[in-house]
Amino acid sequence: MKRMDYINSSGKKFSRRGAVLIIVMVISLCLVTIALYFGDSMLLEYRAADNVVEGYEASQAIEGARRYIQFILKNSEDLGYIPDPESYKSEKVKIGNASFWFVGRPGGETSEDEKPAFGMVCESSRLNLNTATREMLEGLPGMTSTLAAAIIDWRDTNMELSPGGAESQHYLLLDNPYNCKDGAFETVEELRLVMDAEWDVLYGEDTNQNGILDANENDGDKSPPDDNADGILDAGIIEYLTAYSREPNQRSDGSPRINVRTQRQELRDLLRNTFGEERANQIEQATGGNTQNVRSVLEYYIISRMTAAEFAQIEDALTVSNEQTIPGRVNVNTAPSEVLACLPGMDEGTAEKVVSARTQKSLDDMKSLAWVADVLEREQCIEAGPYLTTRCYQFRADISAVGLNGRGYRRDLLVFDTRGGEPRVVYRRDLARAGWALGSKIRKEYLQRERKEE
Ligand SMILES: [Ca+2]
Ligand SMILES: [Ca+2]
Ligand SMILES: [Ca+2]
Ligand SMILES: [Ca+2]
Repeated sequence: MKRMDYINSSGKKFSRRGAVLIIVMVISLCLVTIALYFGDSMLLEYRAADNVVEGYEASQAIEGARRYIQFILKNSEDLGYIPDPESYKSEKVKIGNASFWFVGRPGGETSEDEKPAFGMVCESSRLNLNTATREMLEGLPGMTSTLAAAIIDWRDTNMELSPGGAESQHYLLLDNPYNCKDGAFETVEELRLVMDAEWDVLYGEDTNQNGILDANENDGDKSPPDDNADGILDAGIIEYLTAYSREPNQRSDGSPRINVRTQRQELRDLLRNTFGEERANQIEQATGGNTQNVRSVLEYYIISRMTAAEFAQIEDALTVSNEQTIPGRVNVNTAPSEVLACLPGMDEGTAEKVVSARTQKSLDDMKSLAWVADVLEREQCIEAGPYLTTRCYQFRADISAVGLNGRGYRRDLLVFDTRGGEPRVVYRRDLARAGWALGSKIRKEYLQRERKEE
């Protein structure tokens, strides 16, 4: 058969075999490209699938951590007090391939650079949005007086405007109008709806909400947030607020307390049965029988001139209120000085004094409020008394978790209420988007390990 020749545009001949070769080469090149492309995308898929798996591992670790906390709280020997941080694990707790941490707050002692404190946190170490007065709210760092007024208007059931505050008239004029709530705060995030609650007032420099100064929170405007690079964490008001703190107004065994203002006979019997006739008489003489106006059990302790050890024996049996629950008292054992400084009778100086005094005390020493009377002046104590407690029934667990090799980061903030025995989750929020909360040291460890493995 005659060999067929082709003539191209320049008139040169080339063979059909040559053309086939070029076509085959082009097709091969295409196939190789496609193979490479799919290979690469499969690798990405594989990695992504890995990340998904690690994310699941981390999520499951958070569920495990939730049950772990419920177990700790349920079996705590001291219901109504913060569990001893030594009695449970809170840092890099392994579950299968995953690990979890409870991101806590240092509570007085300064924490290492860029390493968060770990453990559960008392909700009563914060000011309660539903009970704090305007003056108390105004004491918080970064709080504006208009926001404090607007918070009062948001929660009070009337529609009368506080000076500088905001009721429905204000909110109904917004682009997306809504009514003022005129009811209690159910979450702290609800503040986003309140007039003047700007993002930087709420969250301050602590954008990842871990209570420590991360590198990006101390480099000015080089990376978000736009901080002041002064080496100090200027936290937002969210750090100091809660909507959950409340205590049952019964003795630890569930039996009713004695109201020192009104139940004189019951009080006398309690004193006699606990301390004997003679000592009971001395205590009664010290108060002059004038207990009907005391504003707190701490004030009763001060005027009764009992010893701290005596007071500790009967404190749980005493109250000044007939309510079933007492909301919003601040835990003097765990609250940061910024919160304590907001309370009546206290200021920055006295708050610092309390915080430094408690670092010397054991958890057992601090179960009774008596220790506060050794630190504060008599009048300061009497002023602050109605707002102080040593108890805690609601706990926050800020659970961060990672899967294998530190991948698949997840983070959930949970609040547990232990009243009634069975710890219940009363609040849950995904905080993963706030960013890595475990500090640069732990992150570096994971990155190094990952590089080694590659
Ligand atoms: Ca109102
Ligand atoms: Ca931070
Ligand atoms: Ca920054
Ligand atoms: Ca700062």
